[in-house]
Amino acid sequence: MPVYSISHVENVRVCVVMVGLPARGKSLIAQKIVRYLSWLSINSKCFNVGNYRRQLAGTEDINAAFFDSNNAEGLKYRREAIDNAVTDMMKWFSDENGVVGILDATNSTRERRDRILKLCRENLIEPMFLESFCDDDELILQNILDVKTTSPDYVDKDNEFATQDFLQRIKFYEEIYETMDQATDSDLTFIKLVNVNSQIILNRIESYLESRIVYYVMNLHIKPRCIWLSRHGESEYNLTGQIGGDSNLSDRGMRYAKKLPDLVLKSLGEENKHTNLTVWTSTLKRTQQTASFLPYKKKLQWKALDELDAGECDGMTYEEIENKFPEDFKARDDDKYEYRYKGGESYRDIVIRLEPIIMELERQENILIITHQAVLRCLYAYFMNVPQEESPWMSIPLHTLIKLEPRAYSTLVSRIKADIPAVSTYKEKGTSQLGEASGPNISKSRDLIKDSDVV
Ligand SMILES: *[C@@H]1O[C@H](CO)[C@@H](O)[C@H](O)[C@H]1NC(C)=O
Ligand SMILES: *[C@@H]1O[C@H](CO)[C@@H](O)[C@H](O)[C@H]1NC(C)=O
Ligand SMILES: *[C@@H]1O[C@H](CO)[C@@H](O)[C@H](O)[C@H]1NC(C)=O
Ligand SMILES: *[C@H]1O[C@H](CO)[C@@H](O)[C@H](O)[C@H]1NC(C)=O
Repeated sequence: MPVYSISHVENVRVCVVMVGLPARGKSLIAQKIVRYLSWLSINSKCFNVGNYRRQLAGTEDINAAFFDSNNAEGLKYRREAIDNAVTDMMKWFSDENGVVGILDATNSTRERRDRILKLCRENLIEPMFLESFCDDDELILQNILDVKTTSPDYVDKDNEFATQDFLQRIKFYEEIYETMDQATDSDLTFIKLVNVNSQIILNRIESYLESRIVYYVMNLHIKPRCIWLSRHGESEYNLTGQIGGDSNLSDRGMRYAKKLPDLVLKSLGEENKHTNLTVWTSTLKRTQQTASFLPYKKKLQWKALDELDAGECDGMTYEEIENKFPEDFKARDDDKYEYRYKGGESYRDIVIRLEPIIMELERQENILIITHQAVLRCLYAYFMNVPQEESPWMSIPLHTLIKLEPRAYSTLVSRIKADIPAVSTYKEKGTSQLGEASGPNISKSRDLIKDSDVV
């Protein structure tokens, strides 16, 4: 099986050690890094010390006093939690070929950081500290609101209690907290984010893998925003079952294009109806025609959003492919993610060319992307953390607007269907016929998705 991974080029393993007080967005950053690297097929995993602590000590009697550095009982549990997390991480590096492990803990004192440093060096793993430093009260408060409403520690607890308790917990950490600084920590590899990314301090970033993580983190922002995704309207090729090409929209596809502005308004809701979106399309006619009735001024074409290149099969129907290249047809069904059309592309190739798009998407605010089935599957897989074996088989129907709302610990999805019929372009495994079987296994795509009303 072909393997692409920058870690194989370098043979480097990295342990990212999160540093920072509670409510500084550490877990969020840690999870995003794991999602991004996994999407690029780099084996990565987050070890959250809070979860280990909850396993040991439960959540019943957890309140701020537990985090007082004079509380011997609390200290014992917290030490044990860290030890378990670190042990599991080291085991994962060696037994499961881990490449980037993230230790999501507070790591507030230098002495504690030294221990992990030593352990990493003994195991030939590069330690990289990632500190989220924040002294902007408004940002912290926003984060506390997020944490409090999502943290397992405060399930079933009163809101006011949770806020006060959490503030007290932060105080206990503040008493012992030592920030990373360029003088004392000059020989360590670290990134220090000050107030999200109003200032970023980098020290001794050495490997390519580390610099990739740095570049990604530098592009993150936390302003609320949404991303809308749509396939192009039904095309003339879809009517004939041909793949690829650069055909016009069909009549029904045109109807979808005309209805799209209304769908977007409905999705924005009354209070946001004046929001201006930026529209991204591919360079192919069918996506541009689909975008042509949208009232927004900013429209951008990306070659990277073009449909998967079917190479020699471009312009053929699945049936023709099955007859002409039966072995290829089967090989693609067996491993759709890796299969590369003769003279064309695989899903993995698309992910690689989409990387700059993901980076730019992280930087941007409200965006509407009109693109193609395979490309949409890959973008969707990034936001929803869909594994590679599943993503090429996800059903993303025509004439449907998808809205993604990234939140602290998950992404909310809603779909709005335009009530305009279209041929199904979904091909199940092992057949050249198009269309989704009805029945229990209708699609393997995880239905985190709530269909909203048909407009
Ligand atoms: C729909 O048609 C376009 C060409 O207009 C093609 O690229 C795309 O693959 C078609 N969808 C499917 C899966 O048949
Ligand atoms: C697509 O539409 C354009 C403009 O309506 C027309 O000039 C062109 O011939 C059409 N192309 C095909 C392949 O039908
Ligand atoms: C959106 O763009 C239009 C036209 O450029 C402008 O008049 C309007 O004020 C913008 N809306 C917002 C909310 O910025
Ligand atoms: C940070 O990680 C090290 C790993 O050895 C651990 O000893 C330390 O206690 C951690 N800090 C906290 C407070 O979680």
